[in-house]
Amino acid sequence: MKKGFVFDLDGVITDTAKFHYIAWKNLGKSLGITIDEIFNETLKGISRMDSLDKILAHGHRENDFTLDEKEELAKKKNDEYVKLLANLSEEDLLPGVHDFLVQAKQNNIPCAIASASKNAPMILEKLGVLDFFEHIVDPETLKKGKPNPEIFIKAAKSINVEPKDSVGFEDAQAGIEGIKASGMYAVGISTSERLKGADVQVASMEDLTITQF
Ligand code: B16
Ligand code: MG
Repeated sequence: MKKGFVFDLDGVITDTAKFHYIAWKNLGKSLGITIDEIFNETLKGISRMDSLDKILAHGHRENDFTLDEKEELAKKKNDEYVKLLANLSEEDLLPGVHDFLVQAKQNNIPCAIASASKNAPMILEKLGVLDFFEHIVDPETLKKGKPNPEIFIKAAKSINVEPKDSVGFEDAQAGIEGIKASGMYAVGISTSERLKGADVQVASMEDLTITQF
């Protein structure tokens, strides 16, 4: 059996993409940039600043702001996003997640979070699952975001397992690429797209049991 589990957050543990979408859409509107749900898909797993850069490029406004102004725009988006998360609770865990974490705990398999989100600790606390994770990689410490494997390698190290002995769970193509490049077994979780390179793909964590790894 594998010795460690590494989870993405948004799209795997809970689905906050709809809140990211509302906040980015409103920020875009204030800048005269329209984004739709299809464009929003391309922001999944991408860091806050890289998402802003993509949105500005989408609206041909990539050269219109200084770094300080961009920091301010990213903060404005995050303030709205955090407000939208106010009522997040255990009910917002995606199907099968709680059961899987309980199984991992019962079998002494350590779990870590490899999420691009700087809000991960707060979100996990609201979801009531913070204590299931031995470590949350701080995205501020990364040189490169997904699809670079750095975040997954750091996550495995934090729970003292080799990537080859770990399983990574992801809902985004960039994440699957990072997991595979780190040497882990990759589980893709998505109903909306085929995740290329995943060792197995399921619709939700409900379709998984830890004994299969
Ligand atoms: P924050 P994941 C990612 O989370 C989201 O998918 C992505 O849309 C978001 O921009 C990114 O976190 C950063 O989030 O603004 O909260 O720091 O899928 O890597 O768990
Ligand atoms: Mg994700």
